[in-house]
Amino acid sequence: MNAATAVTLSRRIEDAEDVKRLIIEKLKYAVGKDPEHSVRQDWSAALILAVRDQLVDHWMASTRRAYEQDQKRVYYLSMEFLIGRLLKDTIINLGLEAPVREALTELGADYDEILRSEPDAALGNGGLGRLAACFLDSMSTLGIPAHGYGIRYENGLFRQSIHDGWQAEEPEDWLVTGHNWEFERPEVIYNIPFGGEVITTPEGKAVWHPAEVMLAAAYDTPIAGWRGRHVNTLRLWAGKPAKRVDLDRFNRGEYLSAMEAAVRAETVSRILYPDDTTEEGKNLRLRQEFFFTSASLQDLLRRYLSSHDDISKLPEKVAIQLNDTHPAIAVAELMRLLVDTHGLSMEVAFQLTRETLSYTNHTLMPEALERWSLQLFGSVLPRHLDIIRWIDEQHLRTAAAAKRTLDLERVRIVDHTNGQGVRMGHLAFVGSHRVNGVSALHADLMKQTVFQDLDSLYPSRILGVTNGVTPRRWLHSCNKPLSDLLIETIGEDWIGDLEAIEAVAPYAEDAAFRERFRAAKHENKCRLVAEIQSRVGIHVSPDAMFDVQIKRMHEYKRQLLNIMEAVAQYFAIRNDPAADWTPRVKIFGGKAAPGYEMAKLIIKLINDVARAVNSDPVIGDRLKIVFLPNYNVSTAERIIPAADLSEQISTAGMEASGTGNMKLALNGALTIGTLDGANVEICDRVGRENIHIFGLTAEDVANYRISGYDSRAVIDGNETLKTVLDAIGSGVFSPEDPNRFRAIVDRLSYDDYFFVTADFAAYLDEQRKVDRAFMDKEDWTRRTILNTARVGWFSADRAIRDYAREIWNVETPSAKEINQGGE
Ligand code: 26V
Repeated sequence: MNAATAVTLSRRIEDAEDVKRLIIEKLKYAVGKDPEHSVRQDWSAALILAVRDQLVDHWMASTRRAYEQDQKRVYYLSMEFLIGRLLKDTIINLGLEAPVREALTELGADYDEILRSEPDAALGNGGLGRLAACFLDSMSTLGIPAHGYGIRYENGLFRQSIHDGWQAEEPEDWLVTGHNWEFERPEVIYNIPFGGEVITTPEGKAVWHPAEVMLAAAYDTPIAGWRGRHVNTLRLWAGKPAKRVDLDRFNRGEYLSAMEAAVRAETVSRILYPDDTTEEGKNLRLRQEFFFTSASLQDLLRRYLSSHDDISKLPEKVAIQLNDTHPAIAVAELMRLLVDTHGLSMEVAFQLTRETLSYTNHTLMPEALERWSLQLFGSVLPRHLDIIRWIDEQHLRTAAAAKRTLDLERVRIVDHTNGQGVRMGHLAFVGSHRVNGVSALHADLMKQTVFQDLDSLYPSRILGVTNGVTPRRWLHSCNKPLSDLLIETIGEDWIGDLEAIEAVAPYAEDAAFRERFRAAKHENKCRLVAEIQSRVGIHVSPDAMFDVQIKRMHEYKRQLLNIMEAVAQYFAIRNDPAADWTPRVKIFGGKAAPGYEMAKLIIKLINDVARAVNSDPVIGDRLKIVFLPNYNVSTAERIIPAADLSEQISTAGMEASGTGNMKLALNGALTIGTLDGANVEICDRVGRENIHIFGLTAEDVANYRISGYDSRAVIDGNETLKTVLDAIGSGVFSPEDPNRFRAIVDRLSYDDYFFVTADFAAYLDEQRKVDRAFMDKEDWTRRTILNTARVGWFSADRAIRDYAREIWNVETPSAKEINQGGE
């Protein structure tokens, strides 16, 4: 062993020659291909393997440092990591873009084509999963020793295609072509028990006899931050059977049932849940959550105990962040491991658990706050149900002792009222020392709504940590024209310290700079024009305003409001084509959960309206509507740099934060939005005059929910709204099926839960202001520059510093230290 570690191995890249040599070596000896006969996929594999090698030394050094200095470690537990492609960002982080490009050109391969051939790892649904990926980048950048823990889904989020305007779903098997970034760790394997019963011994000790045990197997992906100095690990778990075949059954000739347990074990990491609405998947979902949480906790305890012998010091060396309620079972599982395996008392175990765990909430929507029926929970995790009941008892005692009058039923973790079930949000809250919302407004609303009682019992446990995005991916890598301009103008400190981007603000007053800022935007728009042409066959002009709404399809996000405005505008243009219209391209992208009929119908409506508008010769370039299929991280990277206008129009109080809003503003788009989520803070920072705010506030919405809201009266009082809804409802856009959109119009007329009709007039007014503002090119550019300059605070690095300081108690280097280098 020692002799082996003494051998010096170096694969470091200094120039293009090194890259060439390494790629050819990988092609031959790892991929097994002769360069002459290699196809794009082989080149891609060889390049990834060569780049991955560059990470390994830093990766090992990072691990060694954490051990030697006995640093506190952070574990980020998340059901979702929406990492997208890794190749380009890793190359850029390592500063290797120039030599790699040169080497590939000399080898006769196309660098950009190779980048595009990497599968987009969609191990997440949307904002929550992408946030986890941005946080991994930032934790590496800040040199925090951290692990991301999640599930290695064989099928990530479904692939969306559009047929005749309708969404169709196909499975996404991103692993089929091999995931060249990962290292399989066959030796890192844990038992995951399920079911069975708990028997109390005569000594009073509870012993769990599970009905079934499966295995969790580790796969590691190295994650480099800016400049690649520190490398962390994303460890994803795959389900494996404890034994491949049941030999007894096999020998009896029962071949299929001999494989049954194996299939069940592998199913646990087969597929990412695309929504929170399916009932039949509940059992599998609960198993997934326990599976990855248990494996992760066993793994981190093993790591801790490999260099510490006092388990009671765990919270000093370990911080575990629960990304939403999905890993909330960690509260009971950590207790179980501490008590059943490590022999601690319940009291001590609970204290350690609480000091170690913290919980981030990402939505106030009650349906997303998980709750398991007692029957299901008890049958899958009987020991955990006992532990949760014990925690609940302690917690109720605290509640009973509190001076306030509380409805005890409402604060219980185990709900005994008619619904009966385990409230996972409550469990996560009670078992954590800190609970955070993801924007200032969201944290306030948590205190006023779903967690009101718990907040009064445990005051100052709730805090807000406003989300952020990584400037590496979401500006430097995805928007080269703008990044180059910024570097030339203010240097490159902003890449590792986004708040330094503020230095570009004074240039908003410089006409020559504005010209160049516009030119960068124009270049990005031209690239998107070509993509739109080639993917959906629609020709759009790069001189039109690119108005972008990209996010999951959901009624609360109100894509419907946006398309209704398009209909109103369509009619207005038809009525007076000669007027001075501001040309616009409305671009939509987003997936609807397969079982979410209303969201799918809205996609169809967007496409039906697009068909009518885009083919109407009277309209021409004044209005075009584009729905880009299969929105994912990679398409976001191409759309965002090209956007002029960012649609952030959720019903106030419903979007916890939003992160697309930050990416778009950073790339020089102006926002049209409600005072919801992080829009509120974006408005504070860019200035009220540099954002287009409209509509009801969260308070207005809350008041309407109490007093009642009459959408019929609003519709009757607004001629434009009436015309739009009549047209949609009577089949103007669906002559082949005139009743197609009846359900949408009925919903708005009788039960407009998301206040689309209430905000319609204000939205149209604000859109017309946007039109006028866009016509004044110089002033528009000035405002977009101020957006880019003033949103530096929304960096994921800043968010991670907040977590490190307020929640994890972990030190981070100053921005200056990051930019000056050093370890
Ligand atoms: C819940 C469930 C329940 C079971 C099935 C799968 C599933 C998937 C997602 C969810 C809840 C997702 C909550 C979420 O994504 N929240 C978003 O988090 C972003 C990051 O904090 C934030 O910017 C968005 O505003 C918020 O909607």
